[in-house]
Amino acid sequence: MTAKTLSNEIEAQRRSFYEELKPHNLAPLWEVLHGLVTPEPTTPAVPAKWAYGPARDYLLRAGDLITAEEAERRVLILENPAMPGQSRITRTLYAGLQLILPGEAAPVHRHTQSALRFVMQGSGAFTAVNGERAVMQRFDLVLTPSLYWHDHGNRTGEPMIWLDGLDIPLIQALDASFAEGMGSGDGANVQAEIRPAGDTIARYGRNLRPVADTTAAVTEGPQPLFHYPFSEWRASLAATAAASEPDPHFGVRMEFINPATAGSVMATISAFAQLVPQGMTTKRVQSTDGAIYVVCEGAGTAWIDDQEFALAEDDIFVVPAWATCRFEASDELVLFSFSDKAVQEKLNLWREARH
Ligand code: GTQ
Repeated sequence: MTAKTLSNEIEAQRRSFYEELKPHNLAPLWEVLHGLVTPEPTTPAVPAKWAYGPARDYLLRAGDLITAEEAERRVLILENPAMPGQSRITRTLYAGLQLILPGEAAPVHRHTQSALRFVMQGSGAFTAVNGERAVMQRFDLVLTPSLYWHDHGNRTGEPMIWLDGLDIPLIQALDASFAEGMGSGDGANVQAEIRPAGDTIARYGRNLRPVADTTAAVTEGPQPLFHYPFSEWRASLAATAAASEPDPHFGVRMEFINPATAGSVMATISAFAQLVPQGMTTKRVQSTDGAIYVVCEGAGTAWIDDQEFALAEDDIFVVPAWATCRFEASDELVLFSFSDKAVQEKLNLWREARH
């Protein structure tokens, strides 16, 4: 018997052994081990970009077909091209574009999933969070942390569109979804307003907080602040850029924080603002948190692994986990991004490589 027939025979025996195992819900680790425990992160997600204009046009068409109330949330999901049908843009994160037309309301509900909204278009519609409205302007960041009640309404004359970012796939992996008020159809569309718009920014958004156990200390959970206006974060980014040398890997990169902890904005999601000065090319960075970016201002190029993406205002793009990424700014780039860094840090998993 040749070595070749011997190995064929052994291989055949192994295959038939594996078949025999199947009905017993047993499987051989050695056939899959190297795909499970990899020397470096691997991800099914691929880099991708959505130009805003065409996505917005499809979303407006959805507006002719279904009301916000019927849909509960009228959203077109941004699906990673390598994971169609999975409602995810990275392995752990979901992103979608939500439309609220003039006069519409998206009913009040709450869920264990954490959510952020980043306004792409429109001015003056609101997201109400725990009884207070955040009146939204372009590029404002609005949070609805886990289990905070929220609804959306538009009493302006213009369509309002924002990017939703949620940890839906992460919560799904943990099988930890709870939700209330979903599709209740009881007409409870809008929360009673218990504090005027802007109230929590005054209390928690200006480097002050009410002293604990005093009447002004409104404690509604682990994150008191839920509205980060563009006017404020843009000014902070500009002043910081004017006062510091750009970092070779990032330009100027700042993180939105929970003022109660100085930690990430939510338990599972981190959010960032970044400015790459005109003419700068950043050095390559890899990190374990796959991220979703919005180009708020400027133009340039992103190189993500081996792919090149031309960047223009309002583009949305995804950088998968551990992809190498660098930017070139032909015009000063202002970027917003969010990722699952927050949860990775809690698990002592987050890593970065600066090349
Ligand atoms: O606005 O509450 O895009 O619950 C997906 C799920 C938005 C929301 C989404 C949601 C919401």
